Amino acid sequence: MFVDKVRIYVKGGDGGAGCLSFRREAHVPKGGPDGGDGGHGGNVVLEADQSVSSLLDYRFKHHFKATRGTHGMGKRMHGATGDDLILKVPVGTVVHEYSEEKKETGELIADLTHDGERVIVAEGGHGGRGNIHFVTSTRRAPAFAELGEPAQECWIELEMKLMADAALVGVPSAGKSSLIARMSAARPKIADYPFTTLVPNLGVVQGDEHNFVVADIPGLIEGAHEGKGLGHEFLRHIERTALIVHVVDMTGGYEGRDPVEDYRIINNELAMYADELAQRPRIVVANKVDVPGTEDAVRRLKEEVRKDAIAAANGNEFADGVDEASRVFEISALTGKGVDSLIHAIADKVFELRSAAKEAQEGEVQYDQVWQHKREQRDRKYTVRKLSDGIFRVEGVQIERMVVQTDWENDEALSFLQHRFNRLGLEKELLKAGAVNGDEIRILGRAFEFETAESTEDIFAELDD
Ligand SMILES: Nc1nc2c(ncn2[C@@H]2O[C@H](COP(=O)(O)OP(=O)(O)OP(=O)(O)O)[C@@H](O)[C@H]2O)c(=O)[nH]1
Ligand SMILES: [Mg+2]
Repeated sequence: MFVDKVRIYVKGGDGGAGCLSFRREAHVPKGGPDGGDGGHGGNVVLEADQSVSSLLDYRFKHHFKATRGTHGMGKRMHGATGDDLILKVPVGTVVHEYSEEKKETGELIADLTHDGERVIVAEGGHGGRGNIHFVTSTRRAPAFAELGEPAQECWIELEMKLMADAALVGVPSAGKSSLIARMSAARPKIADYPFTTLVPNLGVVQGDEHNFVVADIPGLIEGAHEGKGLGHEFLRHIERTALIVHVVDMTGGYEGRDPVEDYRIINNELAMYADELAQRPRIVVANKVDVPGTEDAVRRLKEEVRKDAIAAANGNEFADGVDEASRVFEISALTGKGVDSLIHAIADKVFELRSAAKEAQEGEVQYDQVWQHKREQRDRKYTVRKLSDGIFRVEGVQIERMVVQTDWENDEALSFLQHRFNRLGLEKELLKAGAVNGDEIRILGRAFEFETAESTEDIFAELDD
């Protein structure tokens, strides 16, 4: 299948800083704090869009940033929120984390399979809180505010797996490539030896009302589900297509085989590869009926297909859908006979399946929430590492963000930071790692001295009363 891959760097907008300000009024010499919050930064969002057909936009431009939030101001005025940056990608884009350093693909972020589906790939930073938030009974005039939170930033890998609506499946030389060439503008290689096609070809077919995409899959042989004849590679492509068009060679093909036996083999390979493939909607095509002497084979194939349809309806031959499922399209990819009515049938079925998929979409995974949650859980973790005697390094996404968000010139801001550390249980972790009074603790480019519980308890007391 047509696969396109790009790696891009995304960064949300940083949060604006909270404001440090006090009220000034004519009759009040020193008013209370009135510093407003900084605005949140914008997010970088990926959105699947049907009108986008490739990842070409990301081939040459690799860096994408959302706008930052502006700073808070006096009189409790909030900063403005940064705009989200929406990056449109084709439907069928799979998004992974990517490590630029290790050149490694990481965890799956999302598989955007529906038009309009979205995922936030880099969240904007929260705005810093203004000093009005830090008033306590003992601290009436907080002389600090938070800086804005830095935004998330990361490299991601976008991979487009063009999703065909229907896949042409069958034994080698059944005429799959001939058929796609008949139905669309695709011009694949056609020849009378097996395995002419080695990578799938895609073609856009014009139906009466809707267009649809067909994939011509390389031929499958017995044992394909075990990897025979590159079977795994080929079967993998079918996983993402909603409809299987099974092409059967009525002449018995290159080895004078029995067409009904071929039909059985392919069905079996699909079922052995994955249960769901056995259940997948399917249209059966009897190809090469222009060749004299194929009538008997067509009759036997029809019987076989009808038997399958009845079995699928639990033996009830009058059940709804049995007649439809028993239908075999007699065509000649060579002369074009029967191809029009086959196109009609595929178009109808594809449209029906698309509508059903849209309805089912409601209850589907919201990648957005799943990914956000997963990342938050991970960001919260941190590690304490002893670098040498008396020196420890603390590493973790969230804890490092707290450090960046703090104004280190301001003592009150520092003791507030210490309070936040304690809520994460940092002191305990440091003690566990063997830290003692006076040791140096490093986080990012900052260093501070480890102090015993006494002083931190003081801070707790002050903040909690
Ligand atoms: N008489 C006749 N010959 C056909 C028809 N369709 C295909 N052929 C011939 O069958 C041979 C194989 O056709 P392809 O379209 O390459 O078959 P394929 O299924 O794509 O084969 P692989 O790519 O090897 O899996 C070619 O020689 C075609 O000309 C048909 O309807 N009638
Ligand atoms: Mg072919």
